[in-house]
Amino acid sequence: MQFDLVIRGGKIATASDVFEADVGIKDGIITALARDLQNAADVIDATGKLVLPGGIESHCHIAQESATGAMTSDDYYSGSVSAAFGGNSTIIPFAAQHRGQSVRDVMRIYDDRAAPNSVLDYSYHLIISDPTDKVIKEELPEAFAAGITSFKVFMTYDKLIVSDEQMLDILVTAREYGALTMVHAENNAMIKWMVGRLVDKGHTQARYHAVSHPEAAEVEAINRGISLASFVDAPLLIVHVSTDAGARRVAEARLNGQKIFGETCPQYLFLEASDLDRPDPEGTKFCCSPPLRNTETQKALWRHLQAGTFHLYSSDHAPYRFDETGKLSSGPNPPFNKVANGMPGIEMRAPLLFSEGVLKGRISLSTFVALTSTNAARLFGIHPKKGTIAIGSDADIAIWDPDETRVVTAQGMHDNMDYTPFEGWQVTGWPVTVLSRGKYVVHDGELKAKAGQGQFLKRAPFDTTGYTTELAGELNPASNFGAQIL
Ligand code: DUC
Ligand code: ZN
Ligand code: ZN
Repeated sequence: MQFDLVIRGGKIATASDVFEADVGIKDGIITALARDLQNAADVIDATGKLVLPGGIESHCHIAQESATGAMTSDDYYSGSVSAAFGGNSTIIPFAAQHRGQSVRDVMRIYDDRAAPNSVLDYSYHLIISDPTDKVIKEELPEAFAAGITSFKVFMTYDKLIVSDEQMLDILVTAREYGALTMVHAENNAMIKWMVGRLVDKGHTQARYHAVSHPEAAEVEAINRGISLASFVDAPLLIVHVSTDAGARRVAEARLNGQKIFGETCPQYLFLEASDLDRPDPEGTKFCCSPPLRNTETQKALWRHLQAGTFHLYSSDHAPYRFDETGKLSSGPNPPFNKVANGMPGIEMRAPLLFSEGVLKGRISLSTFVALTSTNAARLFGIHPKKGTIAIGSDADIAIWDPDETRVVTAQGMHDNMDYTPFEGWQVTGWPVTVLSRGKYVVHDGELKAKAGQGQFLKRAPFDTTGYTTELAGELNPASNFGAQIL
């Protein structure tokens, strides 16, 4: 067979296996995995390198207005380029509906933002903040038919929050069509009550951001989210879990047969609340929600990664610059409650986990692949086209040099940011080549792709195989005097 490209001599890792073989690529597809493949128009020598499925960054905010109107600094070009330099070949950011907006308009707006700009294949999760009858009955089914098979809701933020009743409507619709609901789980009232007390007493420095978002607020909302989802037997993904107690609820729910999944992020493994102590306004760089926690929590979250509590490890890249367009938009020394929540990290997500996780023996290489790629492909309906190295899959591949050591600097990142929270970190292991459908996106430290090269991914429904189905008894017509509720 004649190949367009052969990757020769590398060590391949998937979510289940590590083996030595060449990869033969034809028309953007992996067509051979064997030793000593010949007849290639182009060859990459991967001797001494790791050949991994390209990362799938499934939680990032790109070209997205926050509820307060601030725009992220990355558009689909800089965001996807930065993702590619960090070893990713697919991104799934959010398309956010703000109150009063139709979902049709939101999808059109984000198509216009993404299609001409993304260098990587992409999809969106739809954020729903205004679930009117029309949204529930017409627009979500339409979005679903267009291949957007995940919806996100917020249990906090006055401009985004949905009530429990609204969340039930969304969960039931998602269940009916086979979509996965994602949730930002924090108790809005507890946070507002804490913010009010702190600000009243003049405690406005960045460090109080962490105090104002108590662990109990996350745990309460995770409990409630799980209860609502399980009541209507819908799958639910709790994003950016930052507490041990919250993660334990996720693990316990799955043990009970519920379709509950969890995600954590680099900032909760590698940074901590004391980072907010830097003299103001420097501390604002570390304001994100949920907030950074403490060393004990970091250790617990690592144990959850090892024990399989979390299916996903995502950057939650939410880039707001350290200037008047971002973190300092309400003044040069803003109170913590007026600071845009989020930090950049799309490029550092996988290298940090490789360096601190794989090379330090905390997780295996296959677990690394699962957490950075395969599990996202499965949960979000793009497996096995994406997320693995197998015959017939897209040739979306990241070739890593496991020995390359770098010191992280903001200048070294390819996003449109003016800081990185990981400045000065030393990491070993770096993605040196990234292919998307067999085409070079990054090679020899250079960008090879053009804006708009990425394609929209029409995603499949959430796969419920392997999970029990159990509606709450009252919803079952056989046990509720025949009432048809769903
Ligand atoms: N939630 C996110 O998922 N990202 C940024 C800020 C937030 O509250
Ligand atoms: Zn969130
Ligand atoms: Zn986020």
